[in-house]
Order: sequence, then C-alpha cells, then structure tokens
Amino acid sequence: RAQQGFTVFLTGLSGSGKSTIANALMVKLMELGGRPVTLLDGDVVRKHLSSELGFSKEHRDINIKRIGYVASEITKNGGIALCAPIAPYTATRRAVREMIEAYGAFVEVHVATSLEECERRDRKGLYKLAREGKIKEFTGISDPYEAPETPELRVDTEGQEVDNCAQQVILKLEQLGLI
Ligand code: GGZ
Repeated sequence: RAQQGFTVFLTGLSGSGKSTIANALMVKLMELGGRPVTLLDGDVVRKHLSSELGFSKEHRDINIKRIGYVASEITKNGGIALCAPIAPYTATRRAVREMIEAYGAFVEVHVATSLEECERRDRKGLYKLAREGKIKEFTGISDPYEAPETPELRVDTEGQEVDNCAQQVILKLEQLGLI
C-alpha cells in the first residue's frame, strides 16, 4: 500500500492561500519522485473544465464533483492529485471523499485563513467588489462557507510562511504512510 495513489484536497476561502500552498507542495512532492503529481487548481479548472459554470450552489457542486472525478482517476492509477477549490459545502466534500476513498487516500486540508485576513489581503480586489455588491454570491460575504469540522489537517497561514504550511502537509502525508 506504500505506493497507493492519493488526493490532497485543500479547501478554504478565496485568497486563503490554497493555490500558493498547493504549488509549494507540488514542488516538494515532485522532488520526492516516484508518482506523477497533478494540480487541479480552482481557477484553472474553471477556465478549462468548468467554463460554463457560475457560482450557484448547483454549479459549485457540479464543479467540485468534476474535480473529484478527475482526482479519483488519478488516484486510481497510482498518482497524486492536488486539488485547490473553495469547495464550500460539507456534503459535497464528503461525496468527493467517498469517490476517492474507493481507490486510495483522501487527505482533506483546511486552509483556515480567517475571512478578516483574506479580506484584509484582498489580493485580487474581489472582496471589495463583493462588498459593493458588484460580485454576487461571493463566498464568505454573500454566500456560505461551511468549514470542515474534522479535516485530516488544518493549516493556519496567519504569521506563517507558505513553505512551512506546505511542510505541515508533507509531515501529515508521512504520518499517514503515504510518502
Ligand atoms: C467565490 C469567486 C466568485 C464567487 C469569482 N465566489 O480567489 P480566486 O477568485 O482566484 O478563486 C476564487 C475562484 C473560486 O472558484 P472555485 O472553483 O474554487 O469555487 S467553488 O469551489 O466554490 O466552485 C475567486 C473566483 O473564483 N470567484 N466569483 N462568487 N469565488
């Protein structure tokens, strides 16, 4: 089982640092060699795989299930899938977990940057637009985020370097016997 495939699923608010951590994690996992690593980043997936979808609950669920399906195929074939969508709904994350656990491990990582901090950073200016009502159904402002209650790992990005956050995920993967 040491070389089974697995999926790391990073969930958190927009601007929480999911993509940044996923990219750092990808570098570390590729350095280990062995299994191919595939990054399924939220905004990249939306551009290529879910370009017709918006941000209603129904559309978010379709988007997450597509990501889950691709990750399950990667996991089935012994690869490593890194997913980094917001994935705001507990039930949908659970459905993806079940899809993937049929083939390998599912490691849920809550990138737990607070709304206050995400909004303070506002790297893309989206929170400002959401507050002004110019973006509707914006997660954390005018749409829900159901924080995971029992993720495999919770990462706090406030006052911590990206590399440290990625290293915590690596440690967890080691503890779980996945790498
Ligand atoms: C949340 C939105 C929205 C709304 C556009 N709500 O920080 P970003 O810009 O680059 O990442 C966010 C991305 C969210 O897409 P996901 O596929 O990860 O969401 S979900 O898992 O809920 O399907 C954000 C941008 O899209 N964005 N409008 N209304 N984020």
